[in-house]
Amino acid sequence: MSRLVVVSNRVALPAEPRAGGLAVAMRAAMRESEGLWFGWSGKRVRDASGALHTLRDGSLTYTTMDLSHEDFDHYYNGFANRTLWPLLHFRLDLVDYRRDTYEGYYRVNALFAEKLAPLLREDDIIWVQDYHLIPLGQSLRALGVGNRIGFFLHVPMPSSDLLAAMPNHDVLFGALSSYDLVGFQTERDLDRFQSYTRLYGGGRAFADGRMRSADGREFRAGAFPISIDANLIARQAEAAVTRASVRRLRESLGSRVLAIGVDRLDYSKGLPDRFRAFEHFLDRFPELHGQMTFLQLAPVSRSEVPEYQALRRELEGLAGHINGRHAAPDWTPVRYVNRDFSHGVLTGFYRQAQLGLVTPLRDGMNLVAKEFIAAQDPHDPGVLVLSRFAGAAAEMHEALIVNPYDLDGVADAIARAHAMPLEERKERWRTLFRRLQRHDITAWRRKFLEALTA
Ligand code: ADQ
Repeated sequence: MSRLVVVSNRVALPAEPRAGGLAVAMRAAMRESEGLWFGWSGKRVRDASGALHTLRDGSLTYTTMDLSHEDFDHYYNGFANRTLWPLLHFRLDLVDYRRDTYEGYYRVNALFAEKLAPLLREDDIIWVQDYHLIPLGQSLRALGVGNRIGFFLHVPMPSSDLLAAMPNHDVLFGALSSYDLVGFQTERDLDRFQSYTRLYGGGRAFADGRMRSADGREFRAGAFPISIDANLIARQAEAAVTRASVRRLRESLGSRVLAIGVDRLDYSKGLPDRFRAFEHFLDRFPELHGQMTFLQLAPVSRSEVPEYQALRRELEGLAGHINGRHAAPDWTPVRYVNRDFSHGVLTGFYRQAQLGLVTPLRDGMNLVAKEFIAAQDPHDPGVLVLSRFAGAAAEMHEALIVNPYDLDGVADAIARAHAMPLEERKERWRTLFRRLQRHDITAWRRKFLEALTA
């Protein structure tokens, strides 16, 4: 059996305490035969980029690479997170395009290729992850790598006219044709990529998933919605009820209903709009005051990027404003927490909640929506309020689907979820959970790798 080589910006080393579902899935895939996981070491060094570190764990090898401060700033803080991230989340207003960070991004991708190529064996299958590494396939091909290479985009693919606003968009997105298979989260993302290729890339898309680039390279593209280990999360959540932090949360609520939001502190997640929608809910349903607590967990992310610092200030202001207007001596409507929790504890928090608020303005998939469902108590499940702009909405019709820009609509959904009879909650939850069991993270990676090796 061929070895699987996974390449991603960050590598979850075996001892990492907070390795998420994706890390677990990747490890399982690499263990099925033999595996190599290659990526940035997490270290920024004063001297030149490129020093490698290797760690072995059974049949799995982890090789990571240091980056210089300048390379990291250009590639990660710069082009990946200030140009591509907003662009791919439909936020042209936040796109900051600079030639030096664009060049730094290419330089680091070329370095990834240069360091990875000598480690490759002839029959390795290579799987590149996400928007940090779009041109990596092309850089590997330039070094003569003829292996099967797949690429998966975890974030959305926006409409062609948005993509076309970025200088050099044709160079960057045209580079996707160097892969044998390009995977997207949903059919809509795939569709938008196909129309981009037709309208701006000079290429063609055929009905069977085959595509042809302007220079005649044949490749394939498909939709592979990512998922979670639904059964594992269900077990974790059930076991978590006895954990001290979960018990303390339950006791602190008294008889109140809990609404929960869990997101990286990121403008794509629509947190200010969610806070405002919750305020609309409080304004419009005064009879429910004191009956619901909204807990938002939002660990700080990308704190070196100015847009993220501004968002943090905005949310602190909003939480203070809502609580100032509505709190009572014995009730704080919004609890806003910037901390990370272990996954086990998090699943226990989900299970305590009668409402899950997942209202991103754009999201490739959104695994929190899926985790919330998997963590529910089958005898008394909570209700998911889900943005139609999360990739997950394409598979989760039984959630209460909302438009996150429509604050009154979200407020209505919160009230509806609060009042939903047990039978209806159970019915919706059962269908959602069964679907998650069928389309879990193992099914996701198998489907992608089968398509790549077919
Ligand atoms: P993210 O934007 O990070 O992922 P998401 O899919 O919701 O978004 O995954 C977040 C993960 O972090 C979840 O597993 C969640 O449990 C965890 N998490 C969040 N807050 C936490 C906290 N306070 N403590 C501990 N864990 C926390 C990107 C894309 C998504 C896509 C995924 C996977 O932006 O659209 O779904 O990749 O492809």
